[in-house]
Amino acid sequence: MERVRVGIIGAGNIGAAHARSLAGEVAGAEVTAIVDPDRQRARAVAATAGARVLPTVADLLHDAEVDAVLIASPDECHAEQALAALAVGKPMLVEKPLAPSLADAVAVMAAEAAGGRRLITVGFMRRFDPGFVQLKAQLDSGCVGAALLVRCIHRNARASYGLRSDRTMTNMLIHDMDSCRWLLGEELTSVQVITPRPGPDTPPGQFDPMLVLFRSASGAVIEMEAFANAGYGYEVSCHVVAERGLLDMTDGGYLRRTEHRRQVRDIPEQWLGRFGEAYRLEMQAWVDMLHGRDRPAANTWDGVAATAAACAAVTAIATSEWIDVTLPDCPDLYRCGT
Ligand code: ISE
Repeated sequence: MERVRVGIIGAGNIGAAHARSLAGEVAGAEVTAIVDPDRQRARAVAATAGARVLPTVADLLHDAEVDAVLIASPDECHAEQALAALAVGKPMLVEKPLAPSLADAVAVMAAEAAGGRRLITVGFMRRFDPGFVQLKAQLDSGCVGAALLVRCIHRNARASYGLRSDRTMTNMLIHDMDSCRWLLGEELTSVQVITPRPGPDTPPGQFDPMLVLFRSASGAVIEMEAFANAGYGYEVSCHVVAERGLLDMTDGGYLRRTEHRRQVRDIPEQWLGRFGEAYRLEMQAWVDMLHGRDRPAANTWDGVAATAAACAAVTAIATSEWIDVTLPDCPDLYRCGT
């Protein structure tokens, strides 16, 4: 099999992890170029992946040895870089969110739809996580009937870039918004946010934890807890109360040890510990797709719908009212729905 030559924009946490995975674990790919404003960090990642460091994003996009692009830069850069990659006609995986602003996400979708070819995959890796995949398979099988209530928990040990409630929605809880659309196979239609009194580590004007309630198109109710500075570690779970039973996706199978009058469970420091396998499977599916195999992944419409939900949740923080999630029209290019 010819190897797809990937250029990576962003050599931070997730860019470095994807580079390692593409270079060492994923079949059918190699990393040929890296760009990052921090040249030292770019050089370190390039050395482990056997890639070259290029000076600018434009150099990477036009490089003859880059067939596909992985955008792992800060969230605010995603849309502009995706538009530039569309302009040169290269397929790309854009890390979530597609954009933190709905207008930017829609602009990317409009540009891709105008070109008439689906080039963008959005990095919602939970769709490949064995725990979430099993949860979806069981829901789809109908064994417990349709979902009525969903409870999601998403906690980080600390907010990596300082705590901002809007970022909690557009960077962190956006995963749960995508997971719920995908699990239920329907859109989120309205949202309400409930905030407790500020804790000692919460900056003035920000909220943490937050309780975020969504209604779905069919009338299911979803409760998401976001706790960005939970301190103790990283944790994600999803519990579904359905018509004829319950489904519980707890911690993705971490070992719980039971000893004399004691139970102990290891908790990961951050998400790469919990979702390492999901990221690897996501990369393999993307590369398989680039080789022409049909592999399910989040597309640009999914990216737009998740950003729309996150932006409505940001608005809802200030009002504590139910806020409608406003979706644009879905272009014909996407199989609309989830
Ligand atoms: C981070 O940006 C991610 O994308 C992780 O997957 C997520 O679980 C974490 O909460 C975010 O902060």
